[in-house]
Amino acid sequence: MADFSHHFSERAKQMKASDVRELLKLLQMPDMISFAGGLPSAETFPVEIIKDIVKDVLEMNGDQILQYGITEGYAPLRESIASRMASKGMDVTTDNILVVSGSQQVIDLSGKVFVNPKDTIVVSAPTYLAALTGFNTYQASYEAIPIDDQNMRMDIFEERMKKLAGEGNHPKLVYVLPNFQNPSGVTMPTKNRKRLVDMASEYDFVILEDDPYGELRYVGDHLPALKTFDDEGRVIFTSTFSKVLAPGLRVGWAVADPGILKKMIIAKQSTDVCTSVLGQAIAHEYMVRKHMDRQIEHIKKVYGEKLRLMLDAMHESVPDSVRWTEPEGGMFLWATLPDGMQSPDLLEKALKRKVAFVSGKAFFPNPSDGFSTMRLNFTYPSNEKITEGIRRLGEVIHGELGH
Ligand code: PMP
Ligand code: G9A
Repeated sequence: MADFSHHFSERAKQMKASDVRELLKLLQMPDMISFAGGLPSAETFPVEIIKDIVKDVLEMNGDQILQYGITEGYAPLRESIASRMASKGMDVTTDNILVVSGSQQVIDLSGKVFVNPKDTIVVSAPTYLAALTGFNTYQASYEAIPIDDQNMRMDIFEERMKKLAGEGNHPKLVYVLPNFQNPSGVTMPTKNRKRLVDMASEYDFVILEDDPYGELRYVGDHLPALKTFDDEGRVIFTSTFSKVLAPGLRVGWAVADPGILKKMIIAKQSTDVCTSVLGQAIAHEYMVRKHMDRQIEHIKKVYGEKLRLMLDAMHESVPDSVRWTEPEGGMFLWATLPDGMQSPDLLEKALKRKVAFVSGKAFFPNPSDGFSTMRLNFTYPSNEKITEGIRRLGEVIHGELGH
């Protein structure tokens, strides 16, 4: 086989496969218990309802739905998203909405539209792995701000922004996940959200607010999106139907200033022309038929139970020297191992016991960070597998500690 690697672009040379996507291959193994991928539970997919909707939308409107759509998105869906976002306190019209092929695309379009090679993007450390792989494509460099149980450390953020400004470096993009962050599960308090939006104005940057999990709150009250504090159009908010309906639809959206969206729309034209109109029509009809809020309530029950089960199993089976977050929502728990224990080694041993997780190192922009951390997804495995998988993981950790 010929080797074409010398032909690859500098951009392609920087690309690295996502650890999560690689681990997904393990799901093919029938006896594997996977806490790895951020997958919804397939039991929650409303298959019968979607079957009816597909039949109905094709009968009502097949000519339009099987045709190319406009890049901005299927007009009725943009309207239903705009009114849903307005109900969450955002000041929006349909002109602020771009429908995308999953919110991952908003990350990519933001990179395409804002990032020149070597531009600094501010991210929390850890942060969403596929945002790093996405921004790497645009040859970004990173300013990594540590997190605590209140998400990104605002004191360190402010310090670093001052320092960077002093060095003549003015980052234009700050990427945050305020609700139940992937990977750690931690949430940013309201006062930090307001402060971040104020700072965007002071320092002239744009915020990419990635919120796939905001609706999945199992404990406590919803907090306002950064976008609701945004008077200057500096926040690009993105969310998705992937976690509340079905990721196979590949439909998400951005809420942003029309000037920013205009560039993103042009960028999207060369990416995929438009998002699947069939997928958009399904999502729209699902909302019109008022299934969405019921489905969210249902999912919250199922996942809230899974989270409690995982936390109980952790308390029961995992040694006290391991620490972990207790998220109020989302899909992930984040654990920190005792001194000297490395999650890539632990993963190797856990896989032999047929348990998978993601080593935390995948979520840090600096490749030498995160070795003592791990991410555990609690939404995909069945309740029985959660308890059994954590029991096995506990045994592996006890074994490492020589217990
Ligand atoms: N952002 C975050 C934080 C995610 O966890 C995910 C999915 N795991 C996405 C974006 C992408 O989701 P989708 O493209 O399916 O909307
Ligand atoms: O399967 C994917 O790529 C989506 C899940 C992301 C994650 O595990 O963080």
